[in-house]
Amino acid sequence: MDRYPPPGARGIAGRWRSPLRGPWLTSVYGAVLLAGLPLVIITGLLDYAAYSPQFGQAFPGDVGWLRLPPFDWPTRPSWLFRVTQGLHVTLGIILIPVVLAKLWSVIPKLFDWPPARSLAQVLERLSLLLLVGGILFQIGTGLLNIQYAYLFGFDFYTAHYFGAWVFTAAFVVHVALRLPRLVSALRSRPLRRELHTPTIRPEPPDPDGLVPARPDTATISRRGALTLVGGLSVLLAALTVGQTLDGVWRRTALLLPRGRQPGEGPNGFPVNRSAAAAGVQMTDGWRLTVRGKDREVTLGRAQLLAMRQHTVRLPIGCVEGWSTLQTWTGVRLRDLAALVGVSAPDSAHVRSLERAGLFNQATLQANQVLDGDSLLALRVNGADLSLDHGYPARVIVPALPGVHCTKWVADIVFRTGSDA
Ligand SMILES: Nc1nc2c(c(=O)[nH]1)N[C@H]1C(S)=C(S)[C@@H](COP(=O)(O)O)O[C@H]1N2
Ligand SMILES: [Mo]
Repeated sequence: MDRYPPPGARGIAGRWRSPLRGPWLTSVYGAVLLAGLPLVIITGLLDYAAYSPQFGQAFPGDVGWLRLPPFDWPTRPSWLFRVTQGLHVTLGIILIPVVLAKLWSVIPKLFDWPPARSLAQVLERLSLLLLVGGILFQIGTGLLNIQYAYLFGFDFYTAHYFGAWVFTAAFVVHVALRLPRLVSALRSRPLRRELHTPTIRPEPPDPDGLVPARPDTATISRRGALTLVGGLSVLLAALTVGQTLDGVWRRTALLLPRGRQPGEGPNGFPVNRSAAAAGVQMTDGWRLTVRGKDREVTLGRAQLLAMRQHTVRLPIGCVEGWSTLQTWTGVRLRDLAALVGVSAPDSAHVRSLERAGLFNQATLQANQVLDGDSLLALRVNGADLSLDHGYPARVIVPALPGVHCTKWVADIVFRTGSDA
């Protein structure tokens, strides 16, 4: 069977004749991914945990035995979510050229013949299928999400979450199988020397068949290939990082459409969902309802402004990767809890005037309610909140994912023990 591949199989594999290919180049890309991908995986899982899945409000809600160990997402440092989410999205994007380059470097393996030599080889190829399919799936769904191309509705979260576990499992298997070969390949030629070599010396034939049997003449050196891939990553980084910076830098975030030109003035920062899109109109007679176990009060904006005001500088970090740092003024959530006789709330349930939409309510943990910087914000940067930013009142809590910083708040229920 070995000697009789189907017509063309050997021919196809033989077509990939770049003299650059070989264990060394594959291992350089592999080492970069080995350093970067665990960070993308970990920050991704942390982002899921930041949504307080213990309240059933993370997407997807029920993940069966793939549940993460439950813990309360901290409120300190206040930039925690900004960093985990920003890293997840930015690093995920920056690594795309490296992923593609590594796939290019192992293309001949896809035409391995015979396809099933032994059980071990079948299992390995299966894990490669999950590895390659998994990462392309995660890149595709992730990119579509930050472009607001919700082609698949909110199943994005479900797909991306389970896709992450499939990919992670395949990644762990792959690293366990290949790490020794990666190390020995990297040792076979020092990086520094290779970077100083403008010409190509094909690597010696390798057991994996990455090195072509009949190498073509080179059109680019290994140094050139690495520079090209690294340059593309730097370019992507430059077009992405602006989303986490305020001011003019935001305009450079060409890959992330949200709020590149957020407007001028105190309310000139990105809007996730405008009041018009949320179907919220100015409500003159607006009153906030605050409820505790056996007390309820309603407050107008003037009454809220007459309470003790607190000013904090806190970020909004969105799941799509953008973030912004602003100065908020309003009433502490724990003061509102005390007002209805709840000194030690276990959670708070916040609802918006917005009728529909997945983000019209949120449950906050005890530590998030009790933090002295957690506000029902009425003003931002010294001005009244604009309607798009949640006027008459919105939630702002340190390190809380933006999606739970509910805008146009209508009522808050502080819960304890049995009714939590
Ligand atoms: N009622 C309501 N609140 C909401 C949202 C929403 O769609 N509806 N979007 C949330 C999301 S996803 C983010 S990132 C922040 C963004 O706040 P901003 O629009 O003021 O920047 O608002 C949050 N609050
Ligand atoms: Mo968001």
